[in-house]
Amino acid sequence: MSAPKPSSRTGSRAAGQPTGSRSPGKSHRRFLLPFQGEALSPPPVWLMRQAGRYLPEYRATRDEAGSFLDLCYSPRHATEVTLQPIRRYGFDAAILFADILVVPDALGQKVTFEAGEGPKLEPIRTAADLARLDPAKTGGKFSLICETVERLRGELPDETALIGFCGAPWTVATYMVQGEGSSDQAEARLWAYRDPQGFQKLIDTLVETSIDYLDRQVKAGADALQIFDTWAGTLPDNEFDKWVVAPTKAIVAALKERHPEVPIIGFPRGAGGAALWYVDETGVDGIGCDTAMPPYMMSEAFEDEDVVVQGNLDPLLLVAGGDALDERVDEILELMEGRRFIFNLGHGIVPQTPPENVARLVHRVRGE
Ligand code: 1CP
Repeated sequence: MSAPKPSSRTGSRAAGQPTGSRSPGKSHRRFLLPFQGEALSPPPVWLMRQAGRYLPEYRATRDEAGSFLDLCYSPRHATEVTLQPIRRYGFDAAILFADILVVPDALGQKVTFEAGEGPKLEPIRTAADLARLDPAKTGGKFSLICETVERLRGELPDETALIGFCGAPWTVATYMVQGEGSSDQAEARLWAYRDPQGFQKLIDTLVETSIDYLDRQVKAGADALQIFDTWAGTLPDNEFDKWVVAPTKAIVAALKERHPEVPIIGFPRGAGGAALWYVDETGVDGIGCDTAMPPYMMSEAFEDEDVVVQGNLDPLLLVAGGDALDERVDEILELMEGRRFIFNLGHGIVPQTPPENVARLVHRVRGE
């Protein structure tokens, strides 16, 4: 058994070699500089789910587009909602507006988003269900998403970086197998225990499809990529190795071969100490830290791993606002001073967030 070694510092990349050292010149996009070895003060800032229901203009565009998936597949509307938070707050990076569940939808699984209920999928539980997924079918839907990326690169301010993304195979599989969001991801975990070879086929399909999807996003103009592994934290160590680390490593390796200059951020939410192992093994250039990540890991342990750290304000502080928000922002900035750091939340913005608190956060981070 290859158990995670949280204290391991002997990964494939030696500490002290900035991941961006092979880049020819310094980027004019601040967001990219930490990946080129620079510790910026103030750090670049963007927020997960910065486009979303907390913004009235998002709700208006979403109503106009029709269903949530119609919004994702409409280049005009998806470009508009991606730009909305950039216009309001001038974040250092925009994130392509789409969803991690676009991948199962493009593979031919039935996916719907019921208002106020979250996603529903026709669950995949058997080899026959698996056989119906068709990677050859994804081209049309991925083209629509990539048209959004192209439009964005044309419309974003030149100094704003554009982040492309996908869900990590494990997290996407949990939705595909469960048929909806769940707190314990039981159906996927049980399938993986009872029939590891069968489950591996699903993961392999997702690895190959995600490589193709991310490759296409980079060719369309994405400057950086993030891999969202929201449910990485529910797996015991050996399962974490098989279903989180190995698939992510395969995706990173394939993208690095094609686009060595494009930084990749991993977000293994809930991984705790195993995030060190994840960084070591997968070769990601950046690590997204969730709200519960211990401060010493953010400020010290990851420095030895030579990785850019991103995170980790509690999204509920953006709801609370006031002194509590200011104090925690200051604490994080102080902790990460002198480090290659990108300010973000520990998870996505929640719908009840007052937009003015987001402005307050950005000003506070920038010392304005
Ligand atoms: O308008 C609405 O009602 C839809 C709400 C919404 C939004 C704004 C969903 C449904 N997805 C999104 C956009 C989205 N999702 C982005 C766009 C870019 C941005 O950050 O601004 C991204 C990157 C995602 C990624 C995503 N989708 C994740 C990973 C990150 C995370 O939040 O943990 C996950 C798990 C999803 C699935 C999903 N999509 C939507 C919902 C409500 C959920 C969660 C379902 C659940 O498990 O309860």
